[in-house]
Amino acid sequence: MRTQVCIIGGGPSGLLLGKLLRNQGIDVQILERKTRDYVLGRIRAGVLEVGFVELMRLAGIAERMDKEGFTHAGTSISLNDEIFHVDFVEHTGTPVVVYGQTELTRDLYDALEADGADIHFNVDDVVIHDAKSDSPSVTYTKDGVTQRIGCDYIAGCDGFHGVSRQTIPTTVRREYEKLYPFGWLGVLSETPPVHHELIYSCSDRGFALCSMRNANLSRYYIQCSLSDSPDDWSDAAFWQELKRRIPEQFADTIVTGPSIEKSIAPLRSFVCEPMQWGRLFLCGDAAHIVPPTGAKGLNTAASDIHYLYYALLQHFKDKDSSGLEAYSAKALARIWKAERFSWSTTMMLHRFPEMNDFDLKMQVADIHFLRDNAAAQKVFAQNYVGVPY
Ligand code: FAS
Ligand code: PHB
Repeated sequence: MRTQVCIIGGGPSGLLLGKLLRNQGIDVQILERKTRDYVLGRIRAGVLEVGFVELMRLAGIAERMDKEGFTHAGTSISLNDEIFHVDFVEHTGTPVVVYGQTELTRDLYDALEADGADIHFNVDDVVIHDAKSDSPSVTYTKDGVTQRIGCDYIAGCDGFHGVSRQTIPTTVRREYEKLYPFGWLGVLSETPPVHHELIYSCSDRGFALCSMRNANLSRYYIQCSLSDSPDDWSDAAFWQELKRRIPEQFADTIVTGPSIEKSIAPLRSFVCEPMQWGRLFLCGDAAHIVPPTGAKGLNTAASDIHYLYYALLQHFKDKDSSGLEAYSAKALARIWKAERFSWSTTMMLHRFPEMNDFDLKMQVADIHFLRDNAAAQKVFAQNYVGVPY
């Protein structure tokens, strides 16, 4: 088999890049380790920056997002029973869109399969060969048979646990990592959201987040111990703890119900440099991870895809490879800004085991400064809606 771009990974990064390239007549093959249903079963991001929304429009798959997505002009932040609002539109002129990763991934799969894209599911033993040569290839096994795809370029969109990043020699790649001493226990429930926008809560008992997917599908998180497992938390225990962390006015009105999904995500900050090795280009979680506090994970994958898509287009259409040569530096410049925002909001809103009384005072001062200072809210809003591509 031969293609122009072999995409490893059928998550949002790989699918969005594949759709954009195919729209321009550039041939792609997409390799996914799991099944479509397995990929769609992972409950992840919920908030889209305008950059992601515009890429979905460019890809021609924004119809359902435009119809079902919620436009949010801001968010609320609470400290125990105090609550204040940060207005994104007032400070930046830009809202965000709430539309679940599951739904946009479904839209991508539907569109790619409708136009006959080559997506290979349940592949094993993916290996990247000769990435530093002019004729790289990818081998994989499916149903016990080994296949080889010759290609011009490889997009490593296979997430944090994929093979692409590992293909870059340890003598070449440098990894930066910070692990956080807690996770997020997330619950999806078929209940109306407690508020019309998100509520990020810092409380004496720890962090909580009230989010949503639609008018009758809510997504809630509480900071939890890394030693917890979802089975340690009954629905009743989750709701009770969440109510103790959000302002009383919302604890009294929240509609609870059975969890239809319950999972724990560990929090990590991670960046791999460079994001390119020869004709291999890393995108999304394959290259970087953020704690979800700033809603940057999926949105930083989007800017990688934006840069790589236009660089590949420039190469295949204009025989100009300058965009490809500049990809890693350009993507990393924006990634580090997202890493900083995600780290800083995580530090501001979570209770760390080792915090002493002075640390707690600093955290309260941090939140109060954001509450009281328009310039601080403008900076927060500019980061949350997404810095320019
Ligand atoms: P993904 O990990 O989504 O996709 C990679 C794909 O590659 C997967 O389908 C995988 O099966 C496949 N793959 C892996 N190895 C392979 C191989 N060897 N061969 C072929 N295929 C292979 N972001 C937010 O903004 N908000 C959140 O609340 C949030 N919650 C998250 C919770 C969890 C548990 C995780 C892990 C991430 C969360 N994220 C969140 C971040 C998440 O949304 C990612 O940013 C997003 O999934 C990135 O998409 P991809 O880069 O496509 O990586
Ligand atoms: C979500 O809805 O899953 C979500 C929203 C905002 C975040 C993290 C997760 O910062």
